[in-house]
Amino acid sequence: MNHEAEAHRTDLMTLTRHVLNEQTKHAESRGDFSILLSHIVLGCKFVCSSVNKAGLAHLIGLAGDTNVQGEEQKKLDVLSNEVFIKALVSSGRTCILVSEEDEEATFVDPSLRGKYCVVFDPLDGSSNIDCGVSIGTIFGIYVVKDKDNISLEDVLQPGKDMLAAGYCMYGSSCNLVLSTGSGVNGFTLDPSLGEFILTHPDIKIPKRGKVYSVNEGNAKNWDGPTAKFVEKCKYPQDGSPPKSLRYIGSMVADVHRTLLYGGIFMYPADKKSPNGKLRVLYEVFPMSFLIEQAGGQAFTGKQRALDLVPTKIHQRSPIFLGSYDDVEEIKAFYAAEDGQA
Ligand code: AHM
Ligand code: MG
Repeated sequence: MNHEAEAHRTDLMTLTRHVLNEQTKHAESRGDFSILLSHIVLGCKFVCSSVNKAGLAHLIGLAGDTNVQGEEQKKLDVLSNEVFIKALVSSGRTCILVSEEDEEATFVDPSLRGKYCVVFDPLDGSSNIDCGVSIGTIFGIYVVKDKDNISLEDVLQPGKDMLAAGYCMYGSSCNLVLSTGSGVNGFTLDPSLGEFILTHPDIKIPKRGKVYSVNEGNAKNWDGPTAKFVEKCKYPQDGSPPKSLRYIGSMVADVHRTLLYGGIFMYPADKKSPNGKLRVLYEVFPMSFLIEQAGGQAFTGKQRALDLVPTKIHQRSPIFLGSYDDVEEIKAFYAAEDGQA
């Protein structure tokens, strides 16, 4: 190994170091965000380790099952939720938590309250948990004006008001992708160090991609613009090659591929689910935030996704996100339909 490579190896840009560097850009910062993030990272490492040993530890199965020792089993998504709630509350930096797993929002006890609201899906991709396919955690962070005077309204803000968003993917490696509003950075967990290392600095999504990603099993119920767009992906009339279809069924993995390789990921509305499937606060918003920060677009079929103002914490929305030019095309199909109406 040459000297330069050796020096690089001993001078790792860890996630903690990266966030502390970012902090120096904000003179007023007192390190609260770094502390919050370190607690989120702890949750991600815990879930990563549980996911990796799930098969061995008999963690897979229904909540309420008992293991050979007669102890009650916790399903991975239930366990992950507990881990994140405890990590976030104990950070002393949060005031309202919204989790996909909990029907009601958690209002943190005043003695432990801080200025951040965290919305999260502790373990997304539930249908993939039991077969070892990539799954992930998604999170978004808002800040409140007055932590002593909080209400549900503080988390019912448009996605564009998020301070930061990210996800952690538990796949062949453990990848954490984060945006604090000035670009997107990707970190990979080095298991020997237990640290996330900056491996994908300043991610930019390709302007146009070669992949479309959608559950085509729902095609018979799609609306006109979605059907026309997918038809165009398969049978382009302009001489361009057809796009490839890739669909994992884990939003984190499908969005991660879209971010790195380009293309479009969609979970459209259909006749059976007029609001689509994915949840605004902790699926649509954080992913749209990341995609926009990487130079792409996110569209609901009606508007820019981040402009949506949610009225309920578990609200759903259709979503089309990815490469700028690919999302332009689906927007054009919706605009054409509006023109006919
Ligand atoms: P979940 O929160 O129950 O895991 O559902 C969300 C997941 C996403 O990860 C994924 O994009 C989508 O559901 C897949 O849905 P479908 O199986 O209908 O294609
Ligand atoms: Mg989910």
